[in-house]
Amino acid sequence: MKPIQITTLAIGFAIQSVSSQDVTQQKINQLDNAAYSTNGKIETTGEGVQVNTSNSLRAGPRGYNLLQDTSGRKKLIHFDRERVPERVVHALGSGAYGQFESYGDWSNITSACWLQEEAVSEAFTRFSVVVASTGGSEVNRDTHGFATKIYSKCGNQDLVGNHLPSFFINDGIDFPDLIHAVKQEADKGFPTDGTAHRTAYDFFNLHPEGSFQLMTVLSDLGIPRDERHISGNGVHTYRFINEAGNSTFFKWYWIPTLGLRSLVYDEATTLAGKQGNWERIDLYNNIEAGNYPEWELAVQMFPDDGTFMYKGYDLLIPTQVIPFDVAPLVKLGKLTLNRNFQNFFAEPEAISFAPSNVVDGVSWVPDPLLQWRLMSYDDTASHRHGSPNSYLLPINKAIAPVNNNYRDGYMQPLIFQGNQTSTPNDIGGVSSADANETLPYTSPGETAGQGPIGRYAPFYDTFYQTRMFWYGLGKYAQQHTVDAYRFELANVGDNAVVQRYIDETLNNIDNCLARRVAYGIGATMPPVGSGPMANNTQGPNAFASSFYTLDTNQTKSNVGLQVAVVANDTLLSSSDVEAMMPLLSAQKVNLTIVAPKIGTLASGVNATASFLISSSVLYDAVFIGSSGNASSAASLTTEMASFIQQAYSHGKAVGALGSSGQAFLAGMGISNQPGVFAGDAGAVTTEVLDALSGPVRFPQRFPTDDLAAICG
Ligand code: HDD
Repeated sequence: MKPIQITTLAIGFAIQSVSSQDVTQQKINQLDNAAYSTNGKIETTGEGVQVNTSNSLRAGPRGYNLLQDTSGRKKLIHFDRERVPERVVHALGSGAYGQFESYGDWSNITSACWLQEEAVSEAFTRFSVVVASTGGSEVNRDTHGFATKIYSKCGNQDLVGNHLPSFFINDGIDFPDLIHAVKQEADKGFPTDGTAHRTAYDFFNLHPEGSFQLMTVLSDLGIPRDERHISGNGVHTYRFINEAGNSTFFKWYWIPTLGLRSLVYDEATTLAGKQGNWERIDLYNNIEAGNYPEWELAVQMFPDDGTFMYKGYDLLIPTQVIPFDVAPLVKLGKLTLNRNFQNFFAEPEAISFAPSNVVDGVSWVPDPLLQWRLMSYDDTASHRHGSPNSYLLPINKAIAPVNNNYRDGYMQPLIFQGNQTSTPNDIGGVSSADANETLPYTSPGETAGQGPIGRYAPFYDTFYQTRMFWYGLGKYAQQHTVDAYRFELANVGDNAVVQRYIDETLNNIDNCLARRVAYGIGATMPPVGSGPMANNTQGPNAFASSFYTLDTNQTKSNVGLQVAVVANDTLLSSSDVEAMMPLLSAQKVNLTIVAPKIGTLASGVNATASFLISSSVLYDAVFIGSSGNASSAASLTTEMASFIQQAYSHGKAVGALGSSGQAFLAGMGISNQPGVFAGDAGAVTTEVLDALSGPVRFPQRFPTDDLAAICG
């Protein structure tokens, strides 16, 4: 096998932009062929006959409708069939177009055309949440999907991952059981917007291999601020194959250049009620505003020595991760999302992804989770669209030429020419590629058998990686995770299920974790020291790399964040806003003035949101305006005070403009606290912006457990 080249090559701007325009234009042309506007045209039936279907055809103004109102019937018949089945998982989601650019020539590891020198490909990414049904909230705690279709010149390459690095199960045959357990309970029909409890924890008790994935969901990583601030994780090991037929294993990641950001749980639940579509709104609006989110495609690579092992880690187990200090990331390219779709149904809803969609140079491994995925997505696409012809829908259509003998079927839109529809053929028709030249979907030299045929039980992990993740969380992040376990388990409503989870899963991760969770929900605490650390066999190690935690020391970009100033007719001067605006604009942070009613305030400043339609959960930081003469909190209305108080209780930066702003905060008992800034408008704005690009939250405000009392 050739050595792996890990240098990255910069691509000249001129070349990059020209090629990226070309590939974008190719896809736009394809989409344009299907684009149609009825704007300003006269209504017709599907047969082109002009009609007016605003009123039904009736036997007199107070009489029965007539059966011969065929145009009305056609209207209703079409309407009754407007829905396609929602995705059985990841139903709730949206997405955007963009481009993927290769950072260099990766031909030494893969022949995939989208990873060659100067390769730029059009792409579409759909973000989603696993459990909620269409119409649910996107901001509840859940694993988020991150699926990308790269329309490369050698065919569609799909990268179908999640925002967390591992998975709940190791064998795809268990996937229907997992999803049945986490979706609404079969007898009750709820919950529809988040994970079920009794059925889910019964499943988790019997599938302890998922404890690491579950803990990452229950950490603050499980409630990301939005989709621009999440990573993407391929979870499985995949295989690169180069032109010479050499194979290299890899795991892929999308690393957001904006950094990772999360909500706090109370904020997420409030936001779910205020604006459950927050995730798609944030993405859509930022793309419209020109704030194009970017992710770098990074891979960990492992030599193929036939063992599917790397430094003691099993490459076939998707419930485990390979830490980044064990296998470092190599950046291969960049994805930029920069164009919104035009029609929700035809684009993000109709797109079908599949891990089976790979190009020559990318292939799979015998991971039993991945192997089932290779079948399930294609099947789902045919079912959802009612036809195997869904690959012809404009959003799914490859840019590469498509020629095969797929014929007929429901809604076949093409009029194929010629009579020969089989291969091989001597009388015309499509001819097959040379099997010696083309190697997609195979890996040279690989043998299928890894032992006797049998139904092998899923691999039961130790709790080692869950424990490493737990020890890597800071004090407040641990508290949030404990609170999340308490919340989930308190809703289970079955003491036996709860106690088993505490004793057999949590106590095997860490005794203090198990005791804290049990303490908060009135369950029996396992005896002090009874967990795995009693014998101190593995030590309290944490992951050395910070990627899996919301590292508060990372510097983050503030692009596209939202801040609010609380104001009314006597609060806020226009000069304060003038001082703030250039500072906020320089970092592309949006300012909203929130007042008792929408409109121009006495200061001349325009309030675009009222307390009725707004909420502090829609903003990353809040300011309180100053008038210079109002000097006590008493002059704040309840709604103003609770707006500030709620932001404060969610750990957000609070800025008081001028001395009277500070007096308000003092009256509320929150001045001179970490993350509360007071002073003139310019200085305070700078301090708040610095806070937003650094630690973001001020968790000292959150209550924490008395560890000595609970854990001994
Ligand atoms: Fe899956 C959708 C990600 C395991 C079966 N999955 C789906 C989507 C994402 C993932 C992001 C939404 C795609 C879109 O936006 O349309 N799934 C994953 C990841 C997994 C995973 C990262 C584990 C590493 N999935 C998995 C298994 C199976 C499926 C083991 C079945 C055996 N997944 C499906 C599906 C879905 C789907 C039923 C529903 C809608 C669709 O495919 O198109 O086929």
